[in-house]
Amino acid sequence: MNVLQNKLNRRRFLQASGAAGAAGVAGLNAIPGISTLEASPGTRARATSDTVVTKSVCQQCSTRCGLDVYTTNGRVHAIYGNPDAPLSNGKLCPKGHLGPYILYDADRFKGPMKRTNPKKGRNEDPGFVPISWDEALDTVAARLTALRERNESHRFVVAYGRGWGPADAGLFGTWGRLYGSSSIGIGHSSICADGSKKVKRAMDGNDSYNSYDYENCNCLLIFGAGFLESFRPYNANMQMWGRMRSKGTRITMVDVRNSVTAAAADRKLIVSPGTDGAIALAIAHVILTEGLWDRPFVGDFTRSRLRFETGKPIDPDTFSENWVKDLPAWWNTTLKDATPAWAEGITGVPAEKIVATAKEFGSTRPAIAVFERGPTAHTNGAYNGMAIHALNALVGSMFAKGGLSYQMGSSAGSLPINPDDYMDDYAREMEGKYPRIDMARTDAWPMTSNMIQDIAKNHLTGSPYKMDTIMFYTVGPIYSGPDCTVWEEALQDVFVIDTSPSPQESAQFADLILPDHTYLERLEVANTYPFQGYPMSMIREPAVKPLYDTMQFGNIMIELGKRMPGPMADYYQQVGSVENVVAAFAAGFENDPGDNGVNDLASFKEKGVWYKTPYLWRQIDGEFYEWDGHRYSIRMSEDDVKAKLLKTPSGKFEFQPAWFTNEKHAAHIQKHLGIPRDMIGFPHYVEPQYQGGGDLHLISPKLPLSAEGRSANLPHTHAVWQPTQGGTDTVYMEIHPQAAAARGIKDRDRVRISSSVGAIECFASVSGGVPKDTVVLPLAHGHWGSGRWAQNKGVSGSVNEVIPNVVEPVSGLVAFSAAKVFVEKV
Ligand SMILES: Nc1nc2c(c(=O)[nH]1)N[C@H]1C(S)=C(S)[C@@H](COP(=O)(O)OP(=O)(O)OC[C@H]3O[C@@H](n4cnc5c(=O)[nH]c(N)nc54)[C@H](O)[C@@H]3O)O[C@H]1N2
Ligand SMILES: Nc1nc2c(c(=O)[nH]1)N[C@H]1C(S)=C(S)[C@@H](COP(=O)(O)OP(=O)(O)OC[C@H]3O[C@@H](n4cnc5c(=O)[nH]c(N)nc54)[C@H](O)[C@@H]3O)O[C@H]1N2
Ligand code: SF4
Ligand SMILES: [Mo]
Repeated sequence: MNVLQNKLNRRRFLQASGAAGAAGVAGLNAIPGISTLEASPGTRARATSDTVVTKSVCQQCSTRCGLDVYTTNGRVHAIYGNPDAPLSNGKLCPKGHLGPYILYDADRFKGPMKRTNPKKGRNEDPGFVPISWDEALDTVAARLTALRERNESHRFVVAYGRGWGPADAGLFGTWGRLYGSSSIGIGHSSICADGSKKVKRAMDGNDSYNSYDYENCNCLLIFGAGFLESFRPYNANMQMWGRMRSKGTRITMVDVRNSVTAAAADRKLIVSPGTDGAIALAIAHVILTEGLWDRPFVGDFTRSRLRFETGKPIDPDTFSENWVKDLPAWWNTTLKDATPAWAEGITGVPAEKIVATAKEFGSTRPAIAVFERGPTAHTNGAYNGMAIHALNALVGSMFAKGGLSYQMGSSAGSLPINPDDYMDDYAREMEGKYPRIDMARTDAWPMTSNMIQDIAKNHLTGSPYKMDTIMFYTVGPIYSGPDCTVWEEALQDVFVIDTSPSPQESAQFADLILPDHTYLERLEVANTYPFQGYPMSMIREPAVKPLYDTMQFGNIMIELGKRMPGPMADYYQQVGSVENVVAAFAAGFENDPGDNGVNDLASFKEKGVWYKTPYLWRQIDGEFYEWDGHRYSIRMSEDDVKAKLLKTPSGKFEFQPAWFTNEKHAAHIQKHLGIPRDMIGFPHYVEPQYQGGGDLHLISPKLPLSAEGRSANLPHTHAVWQPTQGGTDTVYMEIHPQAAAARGIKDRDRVRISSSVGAIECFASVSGGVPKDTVVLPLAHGHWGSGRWAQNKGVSGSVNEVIPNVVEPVSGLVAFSAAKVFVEKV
């Protein structure tokens, strides 16, 4: 679409046409070392009558904001939020605008390459030489075919992180089945945020993140989610924060440091790392003893004079439950003694503050308790999470207005090709024959989805087997996974294929580089990250032709499929290319047009997004209703609620989840956490097990400007890196003045952080923002294999070099925040 035909307001035209752009460039020139950007043609183009606006989706976090990408004479020069996309709502977070730096990154790989230096190491030059795509794909296909001929196809592994949908990560399942490997598509969710999902899987039957109705919420209790720094959907969170502040929503932040969110909240509770469960249990105790629970959702005593009294069990027969299960047993085994004074002893938070928080949370409706990696990235993370999520049931917020729901699926379509018709005998024989290399979903880790952090370790021990070949797609566990140097050892004798568009640590160990397009060059589709629950899908259209000889990852998988033997090749001939996958996706909208009129591929590309409001179900005063086209009026049966909303075996919110108490899972939990059998299901306080042997807790959160491990080579992020850390161009390890003095450390000193698994160096910032027993070094910098801007930023290695590989055993989530380290002046 031509920019001048597009409804373009004057302010935005001025911004895009350079009035603001010129100021931006001048600003950058003022920062030493960044002036070379001015020479980047991408940042200098001006909007003219030739400017084209393309709809796309941001890639710098998982939020999936809709983008308007401005391209003039073939150059992208500006990115804004797509005003038609409800999630971005025309706005972006500070990272969203930085796409041109990724597209025009001078360090990008220019085409496929092969390694010529057989030695692998941080300081080994891989000796990459360019090859053609045919040679690259034929090399991989020959290798994989040979593996298959040796009955060893299970030794081909694909690990991935940020996937989008059917045109990329969605291809893995079928690819693995047809080829004969259960390890194609091992996701990064166990280093990401599986903790919260598994808690929800257990208690309400949805293995998913929530959608939250912040706009209508009057009380928000956040446990260790970086609402204003990272928690998804970040851009929408910031917009919702503004609305919540304007209308007076009460906000409490539970954190282990004075984070940006804690500083901006009405109340902050600073807890000892991993002890959140005790706070949540005490809040539940107060809600029950004060009689503040939501009777329509939860139920009530059968006789009016009965009540919950501290220390006293109740007779289960005297309490009639509505949409919850096992509240009396939970009270009797746990909650009756979980007083605020007890929680103070564990968490360090004064009992009065816990009581005030509980009374506010219990008496202000609607209220939401949010939690993410803070409380869950600990050995006891599932139990912390269960105690927190239970609060949402106690105050009746499940599926209520101003409460929380789950994301609905979209009407997008798929290609009408059945992979079952293309399985050869070999593929059938291999199905289920070998466990995945990471052992997720096996008896070793029966409740997990992924265990990506164990791939390297398992390869080194040869158990369950050794890898032959690994391919990385948008994941870099050599930087982002725990005890990450193990990967450097493991990848020595593995054939490594890296698909990153630009240098990264795993590429340093690669035998082949098959560079992907950057996201601004790709055609891709995705469904929304949980937002407000109603279905939504988006499209990423190329804003420019590929700058270099790269290939979109989805097409790499499809082209490799075509080169495989037997019916597998026929299947991928049928699939053809990502264009077909995208067309089939959009065809699903023909019978179900979106609210914005999108009903085919052309209108999808024009608007960038398909969505349909409203969310179809709602709980009102303990009854569930379905939308009739005008209002929530169709009463839902218990079976309907169980099928669509509360998907547990009981169809209720389970305080003693059956998913925990079944024989296999109970034995697993008992083995790893030492919990007595009769307590396994109940949310109760389980002590965190700290790791690494040091005397200071190490917390490594994500910052607003850091896009996981992907933002290191964007110079602009270094200029505005982290105001609370007080610096540009590096991040600092925050340490309390007393802890610093005890170690002879002064502000800006060089320090060494060490644990049982490694050591790194960085600079210290002496700050009262952290407790005496805790240091904070964000996940940022310390890259040794990325581009020129990422090098030498003051941190000598990834913070994950000192974080041991220990997990929360239910979800398999790495207990990143359980690390304890030593800190000394260098
Ligand atoms: N800017 C930015 N945003 C992102 C991303 C990004 O890379 N950059 N990544 C996205 C992804 S993939 C994810 S999974 C989400 C993650 O979203 P979050 O889980 O919100 O992200 P983290 O940065 O891990 O934040 C963890 C918070 O928990 C706190 N914390 C640590 N230990 C404890 C504890 O024991 N108790 C409590 N109460 N708090 C604790 C930390 O101080 C920090 O404030 O963010 C997404 N959004
Ligand atoms: N200590 C600590 N560790 C953490 C976290 C933390 O808060 N603290 N956060 C954790 C979380 S929540 C997550 S989600 C993980 C994230 O960790 P990962 O899933 O490993 O993601 P990234 O670090 O962003 O690495 C992605 C890699 O993909 C490559 N890449 C970038 N763009 C593209 C592309 O367009 N195509 C292809 N093919 N490749 C691309 C880049 O080279 C990059 O190295 O880290 C986890 N690790
Ligand atoms: S919130 Fe995430 S997806 Fe949205 S603009 Fe920021 S980085 Fe991009
Ligand atoms: Mo994540």
